[in-house]
Amino acid sequence: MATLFRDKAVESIERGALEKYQLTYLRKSVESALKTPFYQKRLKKAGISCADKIKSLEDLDRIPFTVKDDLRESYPRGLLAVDIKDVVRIHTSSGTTGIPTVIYHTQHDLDCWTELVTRSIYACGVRDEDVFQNMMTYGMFTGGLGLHYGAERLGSLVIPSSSGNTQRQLQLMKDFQTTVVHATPSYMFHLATKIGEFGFTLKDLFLKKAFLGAEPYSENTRRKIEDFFKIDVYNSYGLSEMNGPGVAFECVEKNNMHLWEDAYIMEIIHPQTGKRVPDGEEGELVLTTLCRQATPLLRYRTRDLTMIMPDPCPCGRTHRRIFRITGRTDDMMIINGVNVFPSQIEQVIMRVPEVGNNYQICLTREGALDRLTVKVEIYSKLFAGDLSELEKLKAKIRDMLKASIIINPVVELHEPGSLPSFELKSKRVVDLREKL
Ligand code: DLL
Repeated sequence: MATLFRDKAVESIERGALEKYQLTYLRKSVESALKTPFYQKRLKKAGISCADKIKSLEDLDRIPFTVKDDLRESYPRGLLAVDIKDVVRIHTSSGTTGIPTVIYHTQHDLDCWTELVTRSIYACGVRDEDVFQNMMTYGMFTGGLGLHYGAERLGSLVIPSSSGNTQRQLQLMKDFQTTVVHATPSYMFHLATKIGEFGFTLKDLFLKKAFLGAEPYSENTRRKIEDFFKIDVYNSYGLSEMNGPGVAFECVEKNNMHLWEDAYIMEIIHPQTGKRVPDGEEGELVLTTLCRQATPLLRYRTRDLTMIMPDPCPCGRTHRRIFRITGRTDDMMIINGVNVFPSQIEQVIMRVPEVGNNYQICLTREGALDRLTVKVEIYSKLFAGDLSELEKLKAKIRDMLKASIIINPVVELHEPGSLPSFELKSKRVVDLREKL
């Protein structure tokens, strides 16, 4: 297929010119980072009192890493680099402690983010004649608005259907002849299983492409979805700390994701030593924002495991590609696209007086969807009591969990001592979802 560029000069920039550009914008990022209370302290301690201390890209090594806890500890404004009157939007994401991380955006930041998304979907052949149905949640989650504005800028007809309500999604796809969808891979599987149940057939659909991301999936999953819907599936990677989707995207070659190096400096480090690893070797992805005014982040440890593909892509883009994300260095679970930390669950259930000391988190797969079961031990005297009391307790725990982690778990009550216990580190998460 012919190579497709939205902005050929930027997308196929010669390496030397790209690095020069990166250095200029790294300096700008350091300069604006120094306006935040967090980085003022952090950078000065590292001997970087002004942007002039960054003389070359090698000086990146002098900048300390930033981690998710730094963002939480700086909540709400410790990482804000501009006057609040210049901020036009925030996105937040929750995590271990329940304290969210917040990313502020100026209009300039949103424009840059939108352009990255537009460039990405253009690279996969989306055009203004396409009908783009965005089945990712709108709101604080960046998958909704991020792709929305990118597809609008391209001139596609955007259907902001958000997530859920499968029957309506299918009806919209049929009535408006949707050609492109954006969803999680699990949701695409779910759609596939529900299509017949709701009285639709593949002949009702006009689908050509799907952008799938927000959670890990394998080549096999891609192929299964492509074969079922007879479409092309493109992998899309991003994280809310780096805007959201649009950080790295596959092109028509469908051979791993170009990471937009005019917007981010990428490094792959060994998760334990923090030292950079060579291209082609797996490690943790570390990113530095180059064009964000309101919340610049320097050397942010994503905890995502990947590697830099050593060979250039036949499409002609010079922005290097990363391999599909193979895992995370921490224990975050992704359940139907929603990020949940085991400690969030622990925090909730340990607030319930009837709950004993032990619990277990089980993940299984039912059809195309993930199922979360939280097993908790409760005090034995409660088992002697009224059955309806036990049902009430289950419902109470389920509602509390749902309020905290968004998803609806199955709650099981167990007698004390019946769940596995541990002498050293506990392994509370049992993930039985089949590896596709
Ligand atoms: O998931 C942003 C996004 C939305 C990306 C829509 C793509 C499409 P967060 O909720 O902050 O942001 O979660 C970010 O999700 O660190 C990865 O662990 C995981 N993730 C995102 N995309 C992929 C992918 C959005 N394509 C976290 N493959 C990231 C594997 C992914 N994991």
